[in-house]
Amino acid sequence: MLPWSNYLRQSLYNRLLVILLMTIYHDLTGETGGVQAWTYNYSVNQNLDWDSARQWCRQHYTDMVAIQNQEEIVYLNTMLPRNSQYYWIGLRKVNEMWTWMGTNKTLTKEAENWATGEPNNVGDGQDCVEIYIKRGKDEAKWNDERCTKKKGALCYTASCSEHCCSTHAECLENIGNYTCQCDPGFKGPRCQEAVACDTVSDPDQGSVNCDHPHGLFAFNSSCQFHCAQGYQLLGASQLLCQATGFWDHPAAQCQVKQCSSLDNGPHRGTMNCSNPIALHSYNSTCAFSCDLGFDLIGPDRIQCNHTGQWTGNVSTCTALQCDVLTSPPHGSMNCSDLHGQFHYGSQCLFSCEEGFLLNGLADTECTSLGTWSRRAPLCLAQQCDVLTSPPHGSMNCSDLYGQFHYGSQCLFSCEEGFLLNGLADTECTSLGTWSRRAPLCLVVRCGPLSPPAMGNMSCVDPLGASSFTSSCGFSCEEGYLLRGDTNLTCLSTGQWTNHTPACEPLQCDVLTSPPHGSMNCSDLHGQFHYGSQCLFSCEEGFLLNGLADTECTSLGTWSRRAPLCLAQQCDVLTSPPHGSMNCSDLYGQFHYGSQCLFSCEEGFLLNGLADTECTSLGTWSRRAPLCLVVRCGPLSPPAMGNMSCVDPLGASSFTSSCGFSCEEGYLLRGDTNLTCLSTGQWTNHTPACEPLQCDLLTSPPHGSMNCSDLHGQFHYGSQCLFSCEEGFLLNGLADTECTSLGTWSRRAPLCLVRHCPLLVEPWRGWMNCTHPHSPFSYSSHCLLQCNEGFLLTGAPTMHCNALGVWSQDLPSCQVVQCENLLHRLPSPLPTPSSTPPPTLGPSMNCSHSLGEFSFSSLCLFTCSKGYYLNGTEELSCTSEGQWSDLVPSCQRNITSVQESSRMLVYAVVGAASAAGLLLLLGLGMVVAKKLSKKGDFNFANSLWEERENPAFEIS
Ligand SMILES: *[C@@H]1O[C@H](CO)[C@@H](O)[C@H](O)[C@H]1NC(C)=O
Ligand SMILES: *[C@@H]1O[C@H](CO)[C@@H](O)[C@H](O)[C@H]1NC(C)=O
Ligand SMILES: *[C@@H]1O[C@H](CO)[C@@H](O)[C@H](O)[C@H]1NC(C)=O
Ligand SMILES: CC(=O)N[C@H]1CO[C@H](CO)[C@@H](O)[C@@H]1O
Repeated sequence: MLPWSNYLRQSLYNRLLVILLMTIYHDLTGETGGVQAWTYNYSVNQNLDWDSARQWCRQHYTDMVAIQNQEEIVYLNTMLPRNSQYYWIGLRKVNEMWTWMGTNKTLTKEAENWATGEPNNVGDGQDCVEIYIKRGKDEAKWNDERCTKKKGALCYTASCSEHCCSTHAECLENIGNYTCQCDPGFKGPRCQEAVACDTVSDPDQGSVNCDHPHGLFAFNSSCQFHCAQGYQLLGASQLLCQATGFWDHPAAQCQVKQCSSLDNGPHRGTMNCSNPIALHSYNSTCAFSCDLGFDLIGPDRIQCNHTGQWTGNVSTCTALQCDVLTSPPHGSMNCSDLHGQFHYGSQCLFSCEEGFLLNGLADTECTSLGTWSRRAPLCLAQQCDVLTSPPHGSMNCSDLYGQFHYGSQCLFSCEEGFLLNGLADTECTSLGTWSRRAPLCLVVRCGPLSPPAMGNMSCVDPLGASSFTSSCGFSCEEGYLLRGDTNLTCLSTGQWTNHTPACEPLQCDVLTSPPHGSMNCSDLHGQFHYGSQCLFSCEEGFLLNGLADTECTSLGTWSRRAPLCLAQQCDVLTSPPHGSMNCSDLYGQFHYGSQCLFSCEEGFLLNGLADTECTSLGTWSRRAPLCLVVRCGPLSPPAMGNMSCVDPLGASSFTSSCGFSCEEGYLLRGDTNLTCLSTGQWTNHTPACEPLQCDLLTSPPHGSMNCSDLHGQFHYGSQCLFSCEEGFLLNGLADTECTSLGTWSRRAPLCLVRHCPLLVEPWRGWMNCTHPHSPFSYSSHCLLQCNEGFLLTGAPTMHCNALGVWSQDLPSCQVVQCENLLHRLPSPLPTPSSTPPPTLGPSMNCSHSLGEFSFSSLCLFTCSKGYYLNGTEELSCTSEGQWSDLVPSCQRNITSVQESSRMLVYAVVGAASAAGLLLLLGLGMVVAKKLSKKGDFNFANSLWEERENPAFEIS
């Protein structure tokens, strides 16, 4: 049963619109009953929001209108009354998609019917759609609106129901009624009847099997065809009854299966076929047979089986085959074939090579039974007569095809000493005969022999006179020698072993002339034969060592040996003492022709000529010389000296050596040892003895020297005396002597200047010295002066004399003294109990840097109270020893007696303390002086330098 929504969809394709009823809402009661049909309904005077409108439609009708085609739109716009709020339709936005609420289908692009500018989608719930009915503009077009707005409800009512049509149809809504639209293959008002096809029956040799879902051979019936074995379907195997009332294919038939056609039977055979159904089809059989002499290859019959295939191929007929034949050995075969080599009908002809014969008939044939008519023949070699070896010989045969058959070759040979009387070989020819007769062996013969002159012969002949193995012996008469073999034999070569021998007279050895001699022979029977005589002689300087002649005897030997020629011999020579000898020999040592040369060792001389020679008389040409020692001249000892010699070979001779020495104080001038050389010269002159010499001496500076010489200046024995100038002193002993060792007994002294005591600049003065020799020594001169305010005590110059003493003591500088002011000062104290005097001596306060009232002393004068100072207040002692001014005096004032008396008391106390201080300073100076005398006190650093008191002056 299709849902109501499907009716709605179907209506959209329906172009027919019929308006049956328009019901005005407000009074619904008389509406129902009769056939339901598609009708539109709408609310009048009651506008509802969209949800209420839909609920109202679903409650009273089917649903809210879903407008999908133009005719409906036009119809609605025409038929509906105008509502100022217009009408809701069943279109709403769900999940942002415009959806037909009745079918849950989204709005398709083609079905859109929006007014211009719509939908504007302004939000705030404009999710529902109204249709402008009779608006004047955009009539029957859609607009999206808020769903809460109240508008007219536009509904519809469906006409189709479950029972309107059969199951093979669709119910189509019209406006006001419905129609049943039949599915294909069905007909009738409710589409309940199926369309029918023709009936189908079984084919010949087959069957059909059908299925009928909607009735016998009606719409959708199907039929299946089958064929019997050996048959096949012609056409579609299955048929289907279509909605048109026709089968989709024509009915099938069964056709017998066909095998391939067999045109010809086998070659050389016949084929016989039976075809119960059709030619060469299922169940057809074909039988085969062959001609005589041929064999069937393959089955004798084949059948076409139910798959349309022959059970085998057409068989063939082949000729029967005989055994394979080959050419016989040494023969050939020639065959002619009718039906193939060695098959039925073949004929073969045999023939043999030269020298061979067939052993049967030459031809044979392959019969219809597949066998040869006769066996193939063989080729046998021709045979010659049997041969045997000849006497004293042998035979060697080589056979090709059997002994003594065609091709056999026989070679004959004879024993040693026998020869064949013909050719050595023969051969069995192709005709079965030997090429030549077999030969014989005949004995070898040598030539006849005859005995030699003066000799005899005797022979033995086993195989005939002078034949192989015959032997003959020979001999000579007395006095003759058999020259050759004593026995000859006849060899197998036909030759005697040698020539016939001869008998010859005896011969002696061949003689030759001896070295350095000659020979002269006389012959009777030839040179050096029996009866020959030979005579020998020698050259000058040589002698025969035996008898001069010899003779060849009847025994063939010489009567005596031939003599030799020996050279004359001189006496044996030996090398002289201290010499050597070198000899060259021509014919032996010390023999005729030998020459000897003599030579001497170093330091020796020959006392004659150096060479001698052995003459032809056997004597030396001169006597051998001697070697005499070389001598140097005699030597004598030098003056004041001695000589001692060693002479191994004689006085003053070669290798003599002499030593020399001198007496004390003398020096050997020359070699201490002389040797006599091989040249006869001493190695040097005789040496001399000279007095020893000391080093050269010179006068010392500022001194003089005086020497006395015994053997020459500064030589052994010389004595020298030294002295110095005035003001200088020798620094050692004054004399020295040249000793026997050539050295001075002591070193020469020097002259040293005399020194005066060292001078120190005087206190408060200075010194200027000149030193010609060395500081403060002989002839040094010093000038002394004092500082300002000081006076020199003594002469201002000092001179160092030749004795090393200064011309005076060192003077000193004394400070310049002024007058002692104490003696000049009036009494300072007023006399008691008297009136103050008008004048009064001032009180004095002095400072003495160099001495009491001496140069640089300063005195200050003050007056007691009631007095004033008349004169200079301050006096100083000048460098001239004068006070700078007169001593002042104090004049009385009228006032202030007490003041002045108090001042006086201060002055007395001040003077007493000044005197005590001076006493202390004087003690300090005494200590300083004592230290300075020890030499390590430095006045320059003295604290008291500026406080010196003349009372402590250094003397
Ligand atoms: C349409 O969809 C809604 C929700 O998705 C559902 O409740 C309703 O039954 C559906 N209607 C039809 C006719 O399928
Ligand atoms: C074919 O041959 C078989 C056996 O010979 C036989 O049984 C069968 O009936 C035959 N079929 C037809 C169609 O003749
Ligand atoms: C028919 O013959 C063919 C050829 O001999 C053979 O291959 C086939 O199996 C046969 N079919 C039957 C059913 O005997
Ligand atoms: C009222 C009306 O015309 N009803 C018809 C609807 O359609 C069916 C079949 O088409 C008819 O049989 C009714 O007469």
